[in-house]
Amino acid sequence: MALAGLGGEEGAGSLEDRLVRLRKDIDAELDRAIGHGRGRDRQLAAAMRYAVIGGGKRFRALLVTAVSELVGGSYAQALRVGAAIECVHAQSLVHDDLPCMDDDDLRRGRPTLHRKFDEATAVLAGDALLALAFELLADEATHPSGEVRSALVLSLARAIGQDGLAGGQMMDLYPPANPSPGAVFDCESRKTGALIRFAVEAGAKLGTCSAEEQARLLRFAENLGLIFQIRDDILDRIGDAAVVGKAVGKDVAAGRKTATSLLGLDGAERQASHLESACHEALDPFGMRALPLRDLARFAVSRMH
Ligand code: GRG
Repeated sequence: MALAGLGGEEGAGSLEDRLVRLRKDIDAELDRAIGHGRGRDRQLAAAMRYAVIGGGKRFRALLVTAVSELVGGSYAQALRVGAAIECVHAQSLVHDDLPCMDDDDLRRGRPTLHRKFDEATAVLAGDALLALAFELLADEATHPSGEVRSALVLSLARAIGQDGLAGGQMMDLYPPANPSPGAVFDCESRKTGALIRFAVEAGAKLGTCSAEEQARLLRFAENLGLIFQIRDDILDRIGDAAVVGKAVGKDVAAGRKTATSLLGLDGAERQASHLESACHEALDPFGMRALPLRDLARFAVSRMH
């Protein structure tokens, strides 16, 4: 699925063009990383490929390459970090779809992994993808500096643990009886925001930027992560399953508190647009160099899938 309906400039630098290139490159990187080693379990490798290759918007991978480019990092290195992020993201979707979690049959317009294979394979493919993410980051090919590599590993570990995806998912599955708006946004910030923040942080580590620029990029990431999840909540209410590629209407059916139930549909849209302005403001000093990031913020706020 392409990032259809994007703003931004047409031509070599348009987001759509960047995505076409990235999609091909990231799939090749992931295919190489999963490998075809003899003696390995074929079903596990096939399930890993099913989960992570050829689908998804590649929003996080595009984000890391765009930030890396902004700070003068190498595309090849950013691609490896992007592949690592896509492995973690795919793992989180595979596990989220399991019957013991969100129990879904459709993902990215196809049967979920446990439907296509089985539950044990889905758990293990997720585990192996998570391990592969760290292997990608820790490998010398990702960055010659051991310090940078260990910083990447540390920040990914923090992004997915108790203060990140796993903690956010737990809050989502076992919310308090009457969650406050703060609790709902805290959950969303961990569940979705943490990996988006990691993408930006990691991209910034691949090049050079001042402390002030780094702080601005982090502010951009914070707002972008919230926009992304708010739009996810909005799509659960107004989206078309055929376009979104997964079941919709699940939050209301489960009585889950989300941005739309707290703020209403219009309120959630207003909030997303307010956060988009904050994204643009954070990028101001970067001038034209930040156009790809601005395009991603515009996309996040209006995406239909
Ligand atoms: C990673 C240790 C570890 C645990 C995972 C299962 C789990 C714990 C977390 C699930 C979190 C989750 C499902 C968050 C939703 C994030 C989200 C908005 C996903 C949709 O992202 P898109 O729209 O999907 O970028 P595509 O398919 O386009 O890649």
